[in-house]
Amino acid sequence: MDHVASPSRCCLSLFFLVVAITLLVRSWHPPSKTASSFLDCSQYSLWCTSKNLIQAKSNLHDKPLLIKQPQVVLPDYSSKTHQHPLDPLTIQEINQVLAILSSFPPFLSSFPSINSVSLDEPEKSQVLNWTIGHPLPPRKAFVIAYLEGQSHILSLDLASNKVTSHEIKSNSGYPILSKEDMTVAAQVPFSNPGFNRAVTDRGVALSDTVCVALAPGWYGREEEGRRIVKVQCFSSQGTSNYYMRPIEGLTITVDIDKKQVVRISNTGREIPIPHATNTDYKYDSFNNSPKEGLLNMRPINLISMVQPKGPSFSVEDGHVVKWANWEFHLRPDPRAGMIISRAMVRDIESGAMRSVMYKGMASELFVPYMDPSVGWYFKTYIDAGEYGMGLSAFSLVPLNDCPRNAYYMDGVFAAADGRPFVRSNMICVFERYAGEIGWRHYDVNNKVRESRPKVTLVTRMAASVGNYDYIIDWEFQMDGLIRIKVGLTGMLMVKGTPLQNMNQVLPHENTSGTLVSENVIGVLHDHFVTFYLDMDVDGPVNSFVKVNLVKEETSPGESPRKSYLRTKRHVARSEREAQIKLKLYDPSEFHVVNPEKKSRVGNPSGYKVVPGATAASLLDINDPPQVRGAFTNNQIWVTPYNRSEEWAGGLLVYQGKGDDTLAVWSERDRAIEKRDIVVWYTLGFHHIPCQEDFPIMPTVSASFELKPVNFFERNPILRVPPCQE
Ligand SMILES: *[C@@H]1O[C@H](CO)[C@@H](O)[C@H](O)[C@H]1NC(C)=O
Ligand SMILES: *[C@@H]1O[C@H](CO)[C@@H](O)[C@H](O)[C@H]1NC(C)=O
Ligand SMILES: *[C@@H]1O[C@H](CO)[C@@H](O)[C@H](O)[C@H]1NC(C)=O
Ligand SMILES: [Cu+2]
Repeated sequence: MDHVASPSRCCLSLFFLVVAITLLVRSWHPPSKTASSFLDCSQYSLWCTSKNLIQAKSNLHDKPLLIKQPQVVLPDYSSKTHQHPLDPLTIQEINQVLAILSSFPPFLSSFPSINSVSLDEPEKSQVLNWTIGHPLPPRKAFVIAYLEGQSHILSLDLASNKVTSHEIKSNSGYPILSKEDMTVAAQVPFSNPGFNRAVTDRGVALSDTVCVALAPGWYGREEEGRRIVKVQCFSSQGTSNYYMRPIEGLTITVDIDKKQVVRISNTGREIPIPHATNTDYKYDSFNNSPKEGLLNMRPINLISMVQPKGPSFSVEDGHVVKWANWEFHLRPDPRAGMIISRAMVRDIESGAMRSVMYKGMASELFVPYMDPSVGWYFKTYIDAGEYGMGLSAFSLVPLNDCPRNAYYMDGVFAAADGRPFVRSNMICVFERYAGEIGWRHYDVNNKVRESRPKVTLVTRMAASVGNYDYIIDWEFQMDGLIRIKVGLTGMLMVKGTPLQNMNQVLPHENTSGTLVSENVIGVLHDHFVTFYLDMDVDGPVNSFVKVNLVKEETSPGESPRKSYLRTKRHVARSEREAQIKLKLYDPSEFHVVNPEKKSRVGNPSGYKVVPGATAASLLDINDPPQVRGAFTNNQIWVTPYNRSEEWAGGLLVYQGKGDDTLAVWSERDRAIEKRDIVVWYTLGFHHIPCQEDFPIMPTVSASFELKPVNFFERNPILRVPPCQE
């Protein structure tokens, strides 16, 4: 639901909220009661000033409701004891990692830069065997460090304070670019007189110049053997949205380790810097006096969902989320952003918790821009492995990014020097009632009328990877469905152009995108987000079944009908049989089933992957970016579980050649029938920019679903009570 508040009301409540958040959100403690399996409808009502709603009854809209939240302890990271084998590393543990690495012989003479410190998950069998109250499997840390051209992959045992495995990789690919690397890369050009001249020649003051560090992709031997960053710059004069004011054609190749400029390409001298007018998006950059009117639209009053009895979910021991019939473990991760583990749903018949998914996360992104020119060809980002979705996820904005009564979870990550830092409010968890219907019927004959509201639980993060923002939601429904949604917003990556108006474009001329403002082209590009889904439907041993719809034709005289549809089930035996390209005229359902677990009437228990609106990559399969982004060659893949195969673009992606991708693994064609299997699904977007995307894009979303199929004996939300006032 869009939240467009009238200015005065909004600011007032935001003020209260800032105060309230400071005091309370960090100390939010989940209600200790266990969430009821059934919906207590009095908890869901709309807080809205339209006359036909709750306003008169509760009159809640004058009070900052956050004050009503239960108040308990502030999280104390120093003394945190682990409650679950998959809990992320704490500040204390990251400090311990730093201490172990500092006395590790290969790092004694010079200490590496630390690119990633995260939980080295216990073996799956250990996690599955663990139950609450039992000792945790040994705590381990997984570290990627970089020193003098070499990537070090380490596993550390935190109980014995030892490095238990150490591997040096010096072939294709480097670790994630650290924040420190990006800062250095963006500064290096300023010590180069040629660069400074190029900038000032364009009429941009050095003090107004903002430079960003761009991953170079991989385009052959020339750039191999050193870690490079492509730096491009913008004018921030007169706007906070410098991305709309590119210094076009100026690309500086920087050797990040030597901190040297390798090459300056300056091809856009004749291209003006687009003006600053109308580029800003900050609320206080507009004239918001009531007389002017912000939007000249009918104002929308402050809108929110209220839960007078508080939320119905709880977050136990910091990471175990329990809501309605769901239970799962949730943790922040520097690379994936957000990891859902051990997702289980309660069986309505037996009351038992049943496994659905062992682990789910955004594994990799691929964002190729469609402009082969010198300043643009390399823009083919693989964001999770080049920048880190978690490292790029900043604090969410209460009431705007997440609604009232959201629970906020902090990320604890390591900086390049190995020291821990806290990324506060990085993930939020909230219940959503968006006015949707769970199920309904009116029977015209016996006048039976039944209807149920749909309430869901959402976990959300938003990564700001440079200009773009990716909102990632995992939404859980009471009927067992999980919806995974990606929202795109933030700034287009734009190209400066001499063009002011489309009437200057000759009919045969091609631009690399849409003219979105004077001198600004929004360049055509794609976004792909590949999800890792380790499905464990009623246990790890599953099969992948393609349920194909085929047209059958009747024999002459058999029926008045000529044709009808039938389903044909095909169990994929090996990986290649599960490389799926979606086809509108050859449709299939994609089931993950447990062949050993049958329903009362004999159907195998399953979950299906339900593709949403999605786009496929149309690049040449041998184009260097597509080789690196080969995990998007199919929309669905299935691999046998292998704890070393989690990152679809490979472990070391930066400048990687694409020799460690999901496509490479899948070509081994391993057996996947009646195994522990992992499903990979790619959500894709073709983005043809339009003027509405300027100066900042309204959110565009797409989603896919994991939906129970013969998993429950019948509709699992039959007994949800109706809502009554
Ligand atoms: C499972 O846990 C029990 C105790 O909780 C332990 O005795 C047993 O060895 C464990 N099994 C495996 C396979 O780890
Ligand atoms: C524009 O694109 C068309 C079709 O791809 C091509 O034939 C034509 O040569 C292009 N024009 C220019 C000026 O590049
Ligand atoms: C597990 O993955 C790694 C990395 O791709 C690979 O080297 C290894 O052979 C895989 N193991 C199996 C059993 O497929
Ligand atoms: Cu886009």
